[in-house]
Amino acid sequence: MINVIGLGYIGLPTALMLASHGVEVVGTDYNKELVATLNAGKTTFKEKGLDELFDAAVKAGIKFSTEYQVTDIYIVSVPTPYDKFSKKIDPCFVVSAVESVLKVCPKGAIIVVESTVSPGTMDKFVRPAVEAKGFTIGKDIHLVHAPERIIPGNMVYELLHNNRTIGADSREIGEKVKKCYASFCQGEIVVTDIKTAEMTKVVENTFRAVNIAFANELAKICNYDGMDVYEIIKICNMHPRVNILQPGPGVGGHCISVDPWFLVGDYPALTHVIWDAMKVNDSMPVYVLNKVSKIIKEVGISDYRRIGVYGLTYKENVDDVRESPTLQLLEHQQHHLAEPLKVYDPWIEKDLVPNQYHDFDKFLNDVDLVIIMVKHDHIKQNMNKLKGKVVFDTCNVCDLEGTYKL
Ligand code: SAJ
Repeated sequence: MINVIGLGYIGLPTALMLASHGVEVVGTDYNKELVATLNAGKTTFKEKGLDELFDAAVKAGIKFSTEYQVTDIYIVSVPTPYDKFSKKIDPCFVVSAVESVLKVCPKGAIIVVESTVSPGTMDKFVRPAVEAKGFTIGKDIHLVHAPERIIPGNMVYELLHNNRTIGADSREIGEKVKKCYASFCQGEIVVTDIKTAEMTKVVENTFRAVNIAFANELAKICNYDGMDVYEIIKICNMHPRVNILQPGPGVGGHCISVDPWFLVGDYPALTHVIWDAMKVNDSMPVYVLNKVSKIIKEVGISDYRRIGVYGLTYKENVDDVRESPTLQLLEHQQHHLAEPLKVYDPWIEKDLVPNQYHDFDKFLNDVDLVIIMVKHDHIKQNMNKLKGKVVFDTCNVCDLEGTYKL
């Protein structure tokens, strides 16, 4: 049996995937409401293919509980926040989950940490916490780091097909954990040491953040000097060794906008490119607002209350708003305008911000300028409704004539 600890964006699909491939699984989360929802047969967030996977796992016998189970393999998938000032990781949830496992686990159990952690976190925080409880690592307890790599919006597919990394102290334990993941994972599974696994995960997300920052900087240069950044990137990417990502209104989510800061926090004197890249990405929501000011002057919109923001989530076709560029934009905007901008997102049913609409047509009725912040499929399917509006498209999704771009 595997006890998956933490049933959020990563833990839940992982638990479901294992269960639907014949592994006995209990998913544990300290959030009673979340566990009750799952036990009532409902998933807790929207994701392509998740409901079907959930049904298959329930049929296969997955259980959800607030209790830690007695078993020989634990997968810990809890959040790893970071301190906004020091930029360092806060491993408190990981450490506390591991300590809870230690209260129930038998001798020789394996604790697999899936949560993203900065290089050295297992050595600096998790090992001492285990040893402080009187356990000998490698004998009483085995520690493994197996960072997830799945992308929200395509999680189910990527869980099945992505390559994986497993960091372990010994080959034997690494291979044992590899066997568990191989129950469903069709990708290659590499076994390495723990610190290498920690670093590779953070490096992958940092690579993407730096590449996006480069695209964002190009957007600024092109905007300044009247060039089309999308056309330029398209042509550059036809070169066999160039692959530039797309500029956008900012970088959100709990990964790309966070993980690179772990490296800055731990190696401040050695991280110039990463630091600057993160600053460029963080500057984008304000850049968008500045451009909105220019547009409204140009088209003669005098009533800012007729400006609407489309999209609240951190990216397209997900219901996750963590670190979302729109939230960052609204935060800046509130210092300059007496009334919050109007907002609509088809993926968000709850009221999260002031002046939020839940009806697209009503939203459109109340605005003259639409800032597209997220390229949900919904906006692609409803583009004709934007005819007659001033459109500022920060995601390069709208081809209506006269559309303003980044
Ligand atoms: N973005 C751009 N331009 C692009 C691509 C993305 O501005 O060309 C923006 C998005 O709009 C979003 C942000 O970047 O705001 C991050 O989105 P994303 O789709 O790039 O990545 P995440 O954060 O959803 O998922 C990443 C993935 N990492 C990599 O691709 C290296 C995923 O594989 C990881 O599992 C995930 O982080 C994680 O959990 O760490």
